[in-house]
Amino acid sequence: MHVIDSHTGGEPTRVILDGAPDLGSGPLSQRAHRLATEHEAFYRSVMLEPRGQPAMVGALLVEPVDPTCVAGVIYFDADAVLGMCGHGTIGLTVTLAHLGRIELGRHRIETPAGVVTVELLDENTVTVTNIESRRVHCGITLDVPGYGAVTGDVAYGGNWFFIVDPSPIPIETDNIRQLTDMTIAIREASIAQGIGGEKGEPIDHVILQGGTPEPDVHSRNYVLCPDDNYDRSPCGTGSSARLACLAADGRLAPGEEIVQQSVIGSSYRLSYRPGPNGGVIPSITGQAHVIAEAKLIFAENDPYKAGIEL
Ligand code: PYC
Repeated sequence: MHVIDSHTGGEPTRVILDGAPDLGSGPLSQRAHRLATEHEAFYRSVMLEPRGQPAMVGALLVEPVDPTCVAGVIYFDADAVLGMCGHGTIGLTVTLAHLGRIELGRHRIETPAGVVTVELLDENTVTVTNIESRRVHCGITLDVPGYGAVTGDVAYGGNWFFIVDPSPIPIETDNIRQLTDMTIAIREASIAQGIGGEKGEPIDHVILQGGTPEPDVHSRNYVLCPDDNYDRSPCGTGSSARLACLAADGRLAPGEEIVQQSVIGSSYRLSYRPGPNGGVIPSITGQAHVIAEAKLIFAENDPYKAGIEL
């Protein structure tokens, strides 16, 4: 299996070029469902240590259904198949350029959540125009064991987010363990208390949103992913969900650009335009760097062929 690894603001993406199971030629949402339900061992073995690393997101390249798209992609981490992934799309775009498959300029990429547009601005810099994102619940209060009442919004940006703004814990690297514990408790409380998307879709990511003393930076976030790791980047789908909340609250005008930092200090430039269905069409600009080209080996006599499962 040939892979190319990159990172987007510190968050790793592994693009899988070959050697993956055949998922058929149906709609990408159907192929993503097959990956999730029939090939869990495959995607976990690629993401888990010792082959993978914490926080890594896989990007399985597939044939797009829409012929105007340069690629189809299904994203996943060690614990879930994702609808969309913003940092992964920036990493994938830079990887496609590294492979000589695309040039500078605009391209369309098909994901299970819909078609997104990318603009490769230079070797490392990409603007992703995401699918329409929206807030579906405002000011929901959860009873979070160990933390009490926690109020936040539920929003969609290609994945489902519970967003707490402002965070009760400062968004600092020294607090990563506390931030992780609290966001896991929030996600578990949201599931236990039946809080999710419009059709009951479970919350898969939690965001704690905080301030920053840096004058040019709008805010800083901590984002919990399904594998209980935190996003080293500011999270593209999370930033999209956040833009939907800012727009719904009248806190950010269409076209106005803000800088969003991750907990480690990497940043995206964000803006939006109004979407056709009452949400927002987010625009996310960030940078990715290719860091490895590798052939993964799955030897039958390797005791950790399936990855380290604890
Ligand atoms: O950037 O959308 C994102 C993302 C999702 C999970 C990790 N990163």
